[in-house]
Amino acid sequence: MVDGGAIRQEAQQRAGVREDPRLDWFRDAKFGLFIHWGLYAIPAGVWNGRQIPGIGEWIMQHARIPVADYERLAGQFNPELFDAARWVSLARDAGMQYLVITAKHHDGFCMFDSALTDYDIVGATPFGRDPLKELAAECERQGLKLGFYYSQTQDWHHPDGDGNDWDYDEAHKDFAGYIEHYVKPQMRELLTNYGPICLIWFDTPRRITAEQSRSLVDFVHALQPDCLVNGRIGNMLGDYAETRDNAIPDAAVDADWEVPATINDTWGFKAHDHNWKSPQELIRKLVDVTSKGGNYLLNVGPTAEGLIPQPSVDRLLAMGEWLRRSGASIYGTRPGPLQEAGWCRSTQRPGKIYLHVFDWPADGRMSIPAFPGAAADRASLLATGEPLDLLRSATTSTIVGPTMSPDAIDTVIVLEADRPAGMA
Ligand code: FHN
Repeated sequence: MVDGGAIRQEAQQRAGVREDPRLDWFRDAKFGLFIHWGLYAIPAGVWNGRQIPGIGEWIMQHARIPVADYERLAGQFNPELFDAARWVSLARDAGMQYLVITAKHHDGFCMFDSALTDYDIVGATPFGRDPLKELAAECERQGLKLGFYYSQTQDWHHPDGDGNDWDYDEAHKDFAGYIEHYVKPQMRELLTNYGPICLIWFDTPRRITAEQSRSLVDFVHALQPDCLVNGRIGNMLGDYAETRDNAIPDAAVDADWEVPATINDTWGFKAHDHNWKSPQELIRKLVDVTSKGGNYLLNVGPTAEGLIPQPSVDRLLAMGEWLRRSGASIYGTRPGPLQEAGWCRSTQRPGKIYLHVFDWPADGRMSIPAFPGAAADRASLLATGEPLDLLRSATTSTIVGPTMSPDAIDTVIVLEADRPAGMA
């Protein structure tokens, strides 16, 4: 789970960027929806009757499916149950602040209308609609920020993209030409035809040179100056750092960063993956990430019919329910002063410290040290406002709460000072 070293190294590389106001919304957002959706949702992990191990969206590579065979999936792709309004309102009900969807994943199939290829959802499928257009309109209507995932290096369909060595000869690929004449023009489409895009989520930066990474960052910023670029553009570039998949650093990191995470074990839909994390686990991960200064980008993999699997829906709604009572301790907060205490996580905003208690003590008593530069004169439960006793000495304070856990997932205690200026 630990990824602190790599993230810290990236943070140093980005020294000075920390003040960039273009990231203000990102620093406050904390929680986003990742959507991996593409042709791989049709086989859903099964090829020629055989379950293919590994993550669902990698089926083409894991089963070494020839381009000519995989391409035929496009002719079957008709997700008539896709409803942009439902997806966006689910994200909002879950308390998410931004949505990032796969415009093009490693399989090379474009989930948007592209003039650069016929291998796209509008031109090559019976569906014939552009879901990214519909999502852009809905995000605008419902006030959610929209970002695009784009696989800039691996493209198993394009003869010059990285990664497909079963159809193409890796040694003779014109990767530079692919970046200049395919990736960049598609980037122009994505950043011209869909309104304001909050971020481009690049991935697997193999093969890409520092010069190519830099020129892609510049290209994005020239088209939409406020559009962020994630760290997987490669070569330590981009506007913020990405941890490894599902990897939460072991301590707070003073950088702008995000954890991409799965609800089960796959990104793209896999019919046989039922290893769902519980709502409690997911909420605690969101809290853990927030308490360390990052964002949690939680994934769903819709089906080929266009539905977000019900177990994902249930979990997202449970997260939203918890956030409705405790979101003040998440959104817009920064890592709190109690980073080392094993028994709680902490977040803060000016005038308030939030203690997140996962495992409520049987006697309801919790001791906290006197924080340097911070005073705690009052304690209460965030969800109900119920005041708690606070017994103070020179070095510690003891919070006395009920003996029954008020919230089995995470009880949030608010600490406030009578002299608010004294707080962080
Ligand atoms: O190879 C991809 C994978 O399919 C998925 O998109 C994840 C999401 O973070 N990124 C890569 C692996 O890290």
